[in-house]
Amino acid sequence: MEATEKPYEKGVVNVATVARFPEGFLWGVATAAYQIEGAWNEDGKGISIWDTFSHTQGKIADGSTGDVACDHYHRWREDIALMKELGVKAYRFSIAWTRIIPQGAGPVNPKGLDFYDRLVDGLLEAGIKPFVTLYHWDLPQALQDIGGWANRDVAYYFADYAAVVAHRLGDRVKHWMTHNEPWVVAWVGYAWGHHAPGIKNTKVALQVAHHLLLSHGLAVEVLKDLGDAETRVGIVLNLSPVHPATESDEDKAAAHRNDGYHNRWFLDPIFVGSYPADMWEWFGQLVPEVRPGDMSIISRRIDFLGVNYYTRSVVKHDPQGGLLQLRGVHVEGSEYTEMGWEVYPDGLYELLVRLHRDYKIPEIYITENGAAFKDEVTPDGKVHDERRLNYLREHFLRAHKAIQDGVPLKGYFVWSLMDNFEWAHGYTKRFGIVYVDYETQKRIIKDSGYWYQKVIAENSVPS
Ligand code: JSK
Repeated sequence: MEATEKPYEKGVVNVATVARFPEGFLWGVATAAYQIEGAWNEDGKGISIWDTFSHTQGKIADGSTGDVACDHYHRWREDIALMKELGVKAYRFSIAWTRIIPQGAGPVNPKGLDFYDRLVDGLLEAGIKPFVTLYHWDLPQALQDIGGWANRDVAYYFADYAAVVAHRLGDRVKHWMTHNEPWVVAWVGYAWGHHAPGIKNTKVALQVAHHLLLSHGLAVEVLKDLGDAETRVGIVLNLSPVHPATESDEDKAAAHRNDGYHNRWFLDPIFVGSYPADMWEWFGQLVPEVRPGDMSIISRRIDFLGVNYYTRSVVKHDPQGGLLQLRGVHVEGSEYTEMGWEVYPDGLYELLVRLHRDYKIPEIYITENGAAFKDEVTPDGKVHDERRLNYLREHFLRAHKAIQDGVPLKGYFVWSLMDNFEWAHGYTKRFGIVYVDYETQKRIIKDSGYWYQKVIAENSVPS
């Protein structure tokens, strides 16, 4: 076409540009077992650390538990139908270790395997690809009783559990994620104690992070060995670009430290085979015990990285700011979600391009992205969640831009399919594109859900 021809001026094409995604781009939704399933003590399930934690007075903001949650354990057929209506191509969910091996190690519970077997068959029947996370924070309590992830043996028990699941589902499940957000498990669970198991010990947290990484590597071996040519194995990290509050050298160094303990502490071992030297030095006596051979297990080649992106961090040097000597700052004029997280779509583009540039990552999926806002059902029976819709659109557009710039992004899972138990916040934060009335367990597709349905059907985002 000649440069002078402007077909849009003749009404030949729409003036509005449309971000079209590659053929076969995998649009999906994500959940996790403890956040939706309920049925906490049914069909032989063992007790997990989140059962214990949520049953402990004062740990969860609204005093709630995951005992019932979205009752997905009984309503999974309805939830698959919901996903089919939305038109999603893939569903990321997690398996509760305690349903499969109630005591963490030892006897297998056949009813637990049966549940996920039926779920997987139901998904495939609906034309939805299952993406399975093996560990989404619900460690068997019996393993916590021997120290939890602070105990190196637990890494080996995790690999055994992975083998049991892969043996039963591996003929139909081709996409596996070992861990979800090991940074949150280690720091929020073992250093700050806001999450289960509620431990506050930084040295233990760093040893936990190492054992999580080790268990990842061990499970990768198991999953690849038991898999076939189609089997793809990865891990999910929560990553955030970190920006200095000012251009001062001190703030820039603080930003680099935050990036070091949050992003590089996990990316480098997995993709480079070593911990970042600057952070190793910074942590001093707190560094974990690493045995010979560990780093090559951890850095065994994986097929994809799952990226959970919600926000960026903006930080300032602060001598009173604990171990890392920094603190986060509020950005004047920015929009914040109900989680107190800044809405910053450009960070997704920045992150994806950086991952592609700095690490040799064959394929990337956004395994979580979404936002908590105050939702209400209006008298028309609908949920007009315009802010969530805008949040998703802006982030989809940055993902599209990253693809155009060569990032091998293969799919995008919205967090979450439906409102659910948001950990220490209980049911007070709603992330769903489907509203859940917890009194009646009625599901209502929000405006953002109907909009996503259209995006998926057209494989493009109207800008
Ligand atoms: C959302 C991050 C997995 C899926 C979603 C939680 C998270 C978090 C939650 C940090 C955090 C707590 C709290 C303590 C105190 C500050 C889930 N992703 N999600 N992603 N990340 N203390 N400072 N020193 O529900 O299950 O920390 O912060």
